[in-house]
Amino acid sequence: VGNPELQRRRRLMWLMDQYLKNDVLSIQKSIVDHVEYTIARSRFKFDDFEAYKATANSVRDRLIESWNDNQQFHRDMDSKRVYYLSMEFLMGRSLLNSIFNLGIKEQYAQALNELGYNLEVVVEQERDAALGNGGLGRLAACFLDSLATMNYSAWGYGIRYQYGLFRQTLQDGFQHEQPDYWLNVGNPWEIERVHVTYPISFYGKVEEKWVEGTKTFTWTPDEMVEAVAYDNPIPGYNTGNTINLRLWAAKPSGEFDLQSFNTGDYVNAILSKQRAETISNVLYPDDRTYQGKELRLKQQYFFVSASLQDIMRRFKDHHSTFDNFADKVAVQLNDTHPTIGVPELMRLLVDVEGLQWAKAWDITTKVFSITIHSVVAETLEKWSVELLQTLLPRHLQIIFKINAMFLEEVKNKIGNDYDHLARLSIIEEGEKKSVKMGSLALVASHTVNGVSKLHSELLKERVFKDFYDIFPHKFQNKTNGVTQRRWLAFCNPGLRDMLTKWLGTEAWITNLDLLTGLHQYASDPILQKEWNLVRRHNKARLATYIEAISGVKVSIDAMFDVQVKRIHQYKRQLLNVLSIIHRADCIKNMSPAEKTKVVPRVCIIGGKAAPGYEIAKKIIKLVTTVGEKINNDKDIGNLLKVVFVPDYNVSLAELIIPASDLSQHISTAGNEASGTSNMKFTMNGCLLLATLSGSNIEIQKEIGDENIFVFGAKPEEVDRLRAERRQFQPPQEFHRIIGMIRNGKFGDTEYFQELCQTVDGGNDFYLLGNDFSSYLEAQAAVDEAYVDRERWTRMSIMNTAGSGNFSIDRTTREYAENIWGIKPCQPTS
Ligand code: AZC
Repeated sequence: VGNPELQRRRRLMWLMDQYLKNDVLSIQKSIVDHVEYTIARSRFKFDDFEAYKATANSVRDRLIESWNDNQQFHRDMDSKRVYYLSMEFLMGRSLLNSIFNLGIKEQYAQALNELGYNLEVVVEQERDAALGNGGLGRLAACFLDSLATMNYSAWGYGIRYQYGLFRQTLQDGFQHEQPDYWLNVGNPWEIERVHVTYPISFYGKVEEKWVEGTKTFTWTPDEMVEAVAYDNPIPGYNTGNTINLRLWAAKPSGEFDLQSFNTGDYVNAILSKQRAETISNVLYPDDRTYQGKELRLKQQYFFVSASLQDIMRRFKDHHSTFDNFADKVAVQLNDTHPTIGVPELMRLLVDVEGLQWAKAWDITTKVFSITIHSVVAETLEKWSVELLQTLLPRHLQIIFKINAMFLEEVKNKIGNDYDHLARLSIIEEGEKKSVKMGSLALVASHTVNGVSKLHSELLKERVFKDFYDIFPHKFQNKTNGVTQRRWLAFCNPGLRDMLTKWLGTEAWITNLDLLTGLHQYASDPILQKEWNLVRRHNKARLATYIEAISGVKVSIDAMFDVQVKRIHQYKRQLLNVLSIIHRADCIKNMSPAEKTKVVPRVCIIGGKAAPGYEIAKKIIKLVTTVGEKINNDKDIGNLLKVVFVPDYNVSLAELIIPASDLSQHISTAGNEASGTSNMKFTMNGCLLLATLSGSNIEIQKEIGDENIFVFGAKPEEVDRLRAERRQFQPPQEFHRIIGMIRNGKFGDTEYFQELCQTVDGGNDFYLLGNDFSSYLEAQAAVDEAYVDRERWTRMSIMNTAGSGNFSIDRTTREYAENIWGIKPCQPTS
């Protein structure tokens, strides 16, 4: 009483209590409010899209509320936080996920219903946020969901691309790329922070000066842009913990080059500044091939520098020295892409904050850790020294110094073995010198991890062998996981209800190990019946979609056999197509009596090819051509259908995965770092046809050998088989099928030649010829299992029951405990 500050606070508390309630009426009011005042439409007349926008805005209000509370809480606690730096976050849609996580889905459904709208229709209006290519970007998105759900203090940092991953259309069976200008329709999930900006510099010169006995470096850049923050609140499931994904957009810098405006060429001066925005414009669609393009390096430096400046600013709000920076800050590098952050943190600490090199290096090496997502060293980025010298001259100096000190240190361990030292060096010598970003990251990181057991072993034995020999303590494994919220509970509501009913609890949504409780019912005829009903319902939804997009009618009694992922030679979509051709050919040669024994299949293939990846594009064309031929063959009829689903993305995955009977994860043994869709399929009761690659091996272990179809070479055989491939004679069928393609059975004779050559004896790097027989045998085993409905259903249940280990929550906990050193932390009230 009488204290004005207290009165003000009370007033604010009371005001907040008046709205944002989550009963149906309050939600309706808030939706209608947004229709009128945000969308500026009449509440008597708004369409489904406007309904989506208003609904999204009303959900966003609720997210902001918990976001604010949460940020305040962690500020007060000053808890250690992990910052997840990633060039890609493949988020997909947000509406359904948010209302599920906030626990207000039913209210929203009813609220919309009473207003005359259908939630299911409304959620379909949302465009996917496709700020990623595939596995690496989707993993980042799963982490955010899990970090929020498990009450960790965490932020994601990335780039707010205006063009997400291209949209794929098919014209005459060929892939075409359409720009994904997703922000055109507005993005209600982000909050623009016009005042959270940082200057980002490029080019220019570095001056060295002696100041009071120490050498100082002043970088005078030639170009400067501004990074502007856009915050995307990420709600946890069933918790008030809403974390932040901060994405940076490039804007022309406000202050820089005021001088140049004195040139008389005012209009051109503005236009050239405007080009700054291009930095954050477009996501690179080549997943895992690097062309060393300047713009890509600019993007990397742009988002990493902004993020580190932001992290340091936040730290400085609470601390006057950097002594305990590493006790408060953990930075995870998602692959080598953000590695320029290492010299950038050094620059900020030494040049800007005035720390001694040794002190700064000590901090840096305690802050960073890195996850590697690929199996071969060739995919790790390298940047030419020349480009770095031009674009980031100060960083190049810092990299050289880091390298010199590092090589000095290892010399003490390994002596003057120059070959060995050259392999360890961060700088690759040669005609064109370059900086090996993987090596730089490894030298600076306290921990490096692979994404499955086998992959982490391969990192130690091959990719980073030289580093492993000197830093064995840095190496860990963290097998990937996926969020069971989006990938089971929300995308498969039928299964969700059934699991909850049979397990007697919903707790599996945050503790997936509870699914083992299903084991005991795997043969229970009642569960089996319900199980198949749910699966048929999901298949019917997918069948409707397939007919709508392709005109192909598919029967839900047929086995839905699915391979959806980026198109890559190592993933061997071609092997799948070859066996489809083989199957069609066998069916055509059967007597009517034999045909009655065939298990009808619908083969569904989907995925994008990088625009410049010709072989991958030819594979797509082959799938569509083969499909066209088979689908119209009267001799084959409903026994085999082949569908290429265009524009595979997160939302389509949510439709396809719950409807799949069989899914294929058939990369050459050891060639897939982990794979994560395999986990999603398993969780949803889909059986896997798999090679001994990445996490397939761990899945097999969890669900049991009898519940998965494994084939092909063993990882330890691959090197030898590759070496001997010139002498290898693939089976007769293999030659025959390749011959059919070569000889024009599917038209486009010329076009497919190069594709056929990739599997010619000496060329067959991915060993399609070697694995073909064993693949066909596995396919036969699949057919045999499918006709035994009781057995198949039991296998399906055992897949779901055994998938607990592949929850991202397990992965997150392992990172938190063994790498980041952070603890869950939540307000008690
Ligand atoms: C992928 C791996 O290919 C995949 O096996 C893994 O599951 C996934 O990362 C998540 O760890 N890699 C990528 O998507 N991209 C790159 C550049 O490796």
